[in-house]
Amino acid sequence: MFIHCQNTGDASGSALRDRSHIENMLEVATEPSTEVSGAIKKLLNIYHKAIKPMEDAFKYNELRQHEVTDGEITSKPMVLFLGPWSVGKSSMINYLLGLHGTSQELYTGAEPTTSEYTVIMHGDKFRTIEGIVMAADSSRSFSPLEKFGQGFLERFVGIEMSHKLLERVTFVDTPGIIENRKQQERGYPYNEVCQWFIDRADLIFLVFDPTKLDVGGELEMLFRQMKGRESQIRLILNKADSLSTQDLMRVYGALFWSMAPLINVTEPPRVYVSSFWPFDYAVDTSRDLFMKEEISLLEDLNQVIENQIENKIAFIRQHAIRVRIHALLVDRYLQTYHEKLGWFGDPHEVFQDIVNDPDKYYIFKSILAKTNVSKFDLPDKEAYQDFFGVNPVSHFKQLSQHCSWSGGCLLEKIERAISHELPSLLSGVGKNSDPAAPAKCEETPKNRWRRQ
Ligand SMILES: Nc1nc2c(ncn2[C@@H]2O[C@H](COP(=O)(O)OP(=O)(O)OP(=O)(O)O)[C@@H](O)[C@H]2O)c(=O)[nH]1
Ligand SMILES: [Mg+2]
Repeated sequence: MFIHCQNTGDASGSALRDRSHIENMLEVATEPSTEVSGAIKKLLNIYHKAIKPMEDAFKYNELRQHEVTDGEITSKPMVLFLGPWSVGKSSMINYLLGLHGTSQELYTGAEPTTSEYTVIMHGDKFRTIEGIVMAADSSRSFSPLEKFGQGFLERFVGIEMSHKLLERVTFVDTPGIIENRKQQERGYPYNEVCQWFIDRADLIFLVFDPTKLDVGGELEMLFRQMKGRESQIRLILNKADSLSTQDLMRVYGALFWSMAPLINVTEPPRVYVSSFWPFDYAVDTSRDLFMKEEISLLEDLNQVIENQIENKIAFIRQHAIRVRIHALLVDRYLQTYHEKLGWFGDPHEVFQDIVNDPDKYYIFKSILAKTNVSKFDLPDKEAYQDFFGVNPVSHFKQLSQHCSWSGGCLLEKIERAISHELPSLLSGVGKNSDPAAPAKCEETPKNRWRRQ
């Protein structure tokens, strides 16, 4: 069951740090503009006209279970806190929201503490909402989580509170990774749930404690799941004042070393080195650096709030790309089936042969050649064995048959959305903003928008 209560932390005797820079950041975060709401409307329209019909026709949701709801398209930017247990994820949220010492403070402690996925969002007054209620409410963006079952919903909770920052952004705290724990013990598909949140997060704070940097199997898995989301990731070397500068440099290097094969992009993720809790930094540590790092992180957070519509468009475009690949694959299975049917005779046997050994018929290779997609981004053939086990071949029509006089072809529509409509919506978004407005971030986060 969900618990949250006051906790004085390890440094209950220490002085608290000044928070005025956080308050100043909140002043900068302006109200959402009409431009943003207009763009969201257009995005909804593109999704319903060009992407959803393809999802429905090729039962995409049954393959990846990655459907998109209107609630997700219209929701606030989401900041996800991930990492091993006891690295200070919940403390960081308490710190950013100024909850320390209040009755709304998230529970923190030296043992593994957070056991629920906790969504902290804006509401008129403080209240907690059971996962089952959050998932049942289709106006919220969390209704698709229902599919992870009762075991997950019992480990899912919402907290609403009135807070200026939460008017613009939603935080998600997660249970810390405990290496060597068997996944079954969690009672829900941990990796799939993580993937759901990773796919949707506008910013992912991957938090580490430099005094116990231990990259094991579960964390490696998490790194792999971040593929394609690299520009959303920020690494946090938290509790940095508990090490000497020299040790900190060593840990910094070690972190990149262990991550290098897993996050494979030209631009390394930004690392923030600081101590994200309310207490004064330990004496004889790099206080100036820690404070500057904290301010950079706040500016980064602010930038994400400002860029929320760009991230939404990028998310929907990435989704559209996956839906298109799925449709092309199913179409290829069907085409091969019709070609081979004459030779053998028994339709079931013919199709089973293709599904069991698609490589023999170059199914995946032909899509790779056609779509300019990385082979790591293709779903695997086992997924299609399950998919066609539930959805017989007779349930599908070939792509060429999904055309109508009035509406055109589904494939053309989704391709137009991917290569024209979504990019032009994106380039239209920033255009009306005030060019004279001062840049709020000295270090503009790059990679926000990468072509696939
Ligand atoms: N020295 C130091 N300790 C910290 C800092 N942030 C958090 N702590 C302490 O680290 C412990 C763990 O903090 P939590 O916030 O509960 O960590 P968590 O990552 O949420 O842990 P789980 O919920 O178990 O995954 C607590 O005792 C905190 O008081 C920090 O910046 N410096
Ligand atoms: Mg926690």
